[in-house]
Amino acid sequence: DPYADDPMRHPALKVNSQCPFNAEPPPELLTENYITPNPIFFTRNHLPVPNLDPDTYRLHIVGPPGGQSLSLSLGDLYKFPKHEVTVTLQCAGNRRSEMTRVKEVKGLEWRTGAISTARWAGARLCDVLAQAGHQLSETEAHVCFEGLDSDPTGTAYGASIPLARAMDPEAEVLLAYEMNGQPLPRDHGFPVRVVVPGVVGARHVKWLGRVSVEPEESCSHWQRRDYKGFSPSVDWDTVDFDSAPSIQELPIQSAITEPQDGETIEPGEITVKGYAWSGGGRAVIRVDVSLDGGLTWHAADLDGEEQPPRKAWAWRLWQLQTSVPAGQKELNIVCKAVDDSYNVQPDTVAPIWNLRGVLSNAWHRVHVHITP
Ligand code: MTE
Ligand code: MO
Repeated sequence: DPYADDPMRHPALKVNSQCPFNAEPPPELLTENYITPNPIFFTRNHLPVPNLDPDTYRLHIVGPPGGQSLSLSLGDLYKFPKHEVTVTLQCAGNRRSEMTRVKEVKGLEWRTGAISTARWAGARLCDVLAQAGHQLSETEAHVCFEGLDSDPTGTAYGASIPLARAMDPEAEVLLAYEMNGQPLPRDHGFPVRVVVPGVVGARHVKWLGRVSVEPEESCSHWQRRDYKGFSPSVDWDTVDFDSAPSIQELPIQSAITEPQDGETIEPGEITVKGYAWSGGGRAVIRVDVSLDGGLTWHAADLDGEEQPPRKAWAWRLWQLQTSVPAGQKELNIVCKAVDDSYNVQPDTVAPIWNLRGVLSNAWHRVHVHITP
């Protein structure tokens, strides 16, 4: 059993698949803290978790022609300036279960919890690439990452990002060795993973083994044949993965974590809580909440840190305290967020349905009953 050596996990996690391990924190725990505690940070593994020895671990950085390839130990990586950044990581499949309700899709049934936030620390990728002699000369180039996890045929997890993002110090792409002040937990990439602020989780390659600069995107299945969006009319007979760009930055997203769908609540005061986040460093500027299915709206209070313009890498938690109109038997609670480019979420799921169930960011809806 290749999964026999997987690490222990926190019992509060809601497991979507045991082997490989995929799990999300329950909504009420997810927004209890701005920084998600490591043990309940959502986990998305495609393969068994490798058990890597930090003493013999080496990160291979392929140099440019005429440059120098590097084989970095953890100690070598610690010698680069240590950079810290708070980043929200979201899987492209977050909220997929809502797409499944429209029509069947292929993928794990994530609810609203395939998203979490941590304070990451490590070396900046741009510093390491520069040491190997890489420059931002080729504009069409890509930085390819390979994990040390692999399937029975020996194929490793892989992904890539554009070289321009990798080389931009302001993009703060990290080769992270710390998560919330601790060494990375095994499930989250021990000893080193990539963190790409503002970009879909799939590019944050864990258990990083190899970095290279290539004229094309990573040839990995997960770069070329997955994590792409399509029209609702495209099915598995007609899909042409080469016709769509790989997902990098994610669209504006928000969800309600309290109360939960189907709950029965007391009349009187109600507190609605949730999260909101947008890709590409775009800041959340507003979250609108409705108790009547979208007829009337309240502006929620945004908690969490204000972030620099164009570098809003982390989510905002939000809440709305209001009173339930007297005589109500039920509420249709809805939330929708707006980012600083005034991007908004679509109101329903059907028009954004796609066969892989990615990019599910319609208004989040929760139906609750009120005790008479
Ligand atoms: N890296 C490797 N090596 N193997 C993987 O399976 N999964 C990716 C990414 N990096 C993956 C990986 C996906 S799809 C996501 S959403 C994130 O890791 C999840 O990171 P987490 O498990 O730390 O939350
Ligand atoms: Mo993912």
